[in-house]
Amino acid sequence: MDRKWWHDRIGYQVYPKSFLDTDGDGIGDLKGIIRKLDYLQELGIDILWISPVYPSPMVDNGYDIADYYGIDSRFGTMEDMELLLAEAKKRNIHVLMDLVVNHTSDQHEWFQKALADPDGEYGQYYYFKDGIDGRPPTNWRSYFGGSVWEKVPGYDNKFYLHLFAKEQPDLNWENKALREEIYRMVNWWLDKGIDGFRIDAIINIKKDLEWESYPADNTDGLCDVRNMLKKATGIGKFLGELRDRCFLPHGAFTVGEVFDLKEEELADFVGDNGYFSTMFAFEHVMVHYGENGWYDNGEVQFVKWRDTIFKNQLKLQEIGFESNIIENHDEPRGASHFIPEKDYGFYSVSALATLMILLRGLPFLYQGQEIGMTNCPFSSIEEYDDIETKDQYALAIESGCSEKEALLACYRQSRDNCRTPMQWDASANAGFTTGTPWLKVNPNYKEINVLAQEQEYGSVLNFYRRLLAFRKSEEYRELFTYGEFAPAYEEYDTVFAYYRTLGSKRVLVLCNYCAEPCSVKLKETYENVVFVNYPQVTCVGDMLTLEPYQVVVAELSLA
Ligand code: ISL
Repeated sequence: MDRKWWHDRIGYQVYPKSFLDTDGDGIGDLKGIIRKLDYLQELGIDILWISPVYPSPMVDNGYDIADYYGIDSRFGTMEDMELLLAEAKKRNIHVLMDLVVNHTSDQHEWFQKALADPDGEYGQYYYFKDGIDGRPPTNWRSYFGGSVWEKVPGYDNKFYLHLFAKEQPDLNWENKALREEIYRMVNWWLDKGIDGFRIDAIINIKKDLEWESYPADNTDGLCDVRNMLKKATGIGKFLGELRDRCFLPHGAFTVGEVFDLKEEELADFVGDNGYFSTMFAFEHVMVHYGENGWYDNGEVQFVKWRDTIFKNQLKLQEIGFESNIIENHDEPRGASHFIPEKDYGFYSVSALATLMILLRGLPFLYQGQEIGMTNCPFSSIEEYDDIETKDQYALAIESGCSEKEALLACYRQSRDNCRTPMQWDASANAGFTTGTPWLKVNPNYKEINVLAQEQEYGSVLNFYRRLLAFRKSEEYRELFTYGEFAPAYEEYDTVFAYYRTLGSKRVLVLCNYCAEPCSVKLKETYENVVFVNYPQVTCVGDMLTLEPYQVVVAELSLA
């Protein structure tokens, strides 16, 4: 496997709207990110992914882009962006923009021109199709609920395609002219000095052009749009072009948001000459999914979760580098999702962090994860902002859930859990804004905030700083980057353990991931305990006694 500069780096995602507001309008901004670059550097961050800051009507919080070449005035100006790039460079932080090219906003100039003349040049930038006697061409359900087809205003039997919200029409990648526009834009940003992209919802760009309906899978008469995506072949032509025309010539770093990839395609995506540098591992955030949406999701089962991570690690290590997350802007908070509420605290949060950060692949943190931010209680559906949450709430109610049950599903699963403002200190609005925050601040900000944790040696924040420094230390950097991954102690059903081995160096990462103590009979002798979350490790002979959520990283003797 070729060595690349980014293999041993650590990423961090900023959701700008909720990070830091410097002008009092209740919305975070680019100046806020600039102000916190030192904080990120001190934390140990090398790569900064910024969720979309382009002009947008914000139907989907910026994932509906109206102009690829601008900065939304809510976030600042292009000069702010240039300053951010320069300041990040000074601190050796590489900046990634979000590349959202499956769809645009319906307010994008291309779509406005397309609506005015669906049969003209810009109509070919999107998918316009005739319906069947006024009904949509197929029965596919969009990710945010309802049909993927929206009637074109002024026509009786013409529709346009949107896999997400109706305000997010899908771009037609089959059209060479559209692809050229995209490559021009991507190169424009790379020429400006960004280091690469996080690539949004990319698997959706290739459609099956048979336009077939499938058996309905719910009472709405619709079927999951993934039925169609599964049948689509040939995405490699588009992604190979994007790589060769844009990413390779610039030496760009790219991380794909890729769902539902066929196993045999992994190497094409993230192998040595893959379309992307890396992609996110998502399998473990979905282990509790039910058939019918959030109300139907179960609890995360520890063994299933652990084994899913193991399986993925083993699958990838011969091929490339995945990027590992605990949470992102589309997920609930990891500290609430992967830890039972009654067990939340320093030990459980630090254990989860250690297990995920020392895996093979690039760790990507999400803002607030480093202080153990949690899911946020919202008292009514009106308090939520997220489009998907509103859809899932309605679905729960339609399916017979009470209001309380539907809200509970949102509390567990809503994307707004991760989008509440970053908790900087204990002052009003958690120090996020002097104005009115665009989304509720989590009421626990007085206990959970950056300032308080900076002042306390034993805080989650200081633990994260030590953990990232440990991963990047001269002694262990190579091992945690290139070391082989192997599961360990799988026969214990509360233990999460694995080996990382490079040449003659091996460490064991071992954690008792539950609220009861547990004893583990060690199978090997260790030389040194090199990283811990408890002050003391109790080992008598070969019996290691672990406290609740105790994690031990030990260097082993390889005789
Ligand atoms: O494809 C999926 C599941 O198989 C979806 O989860 C989808 O890929 C995912 O929701 C895409 O998310 C991204 O694009 C959305 C946006 O709302 C999210 O915030 C973004 O991360 C539309 O742009």
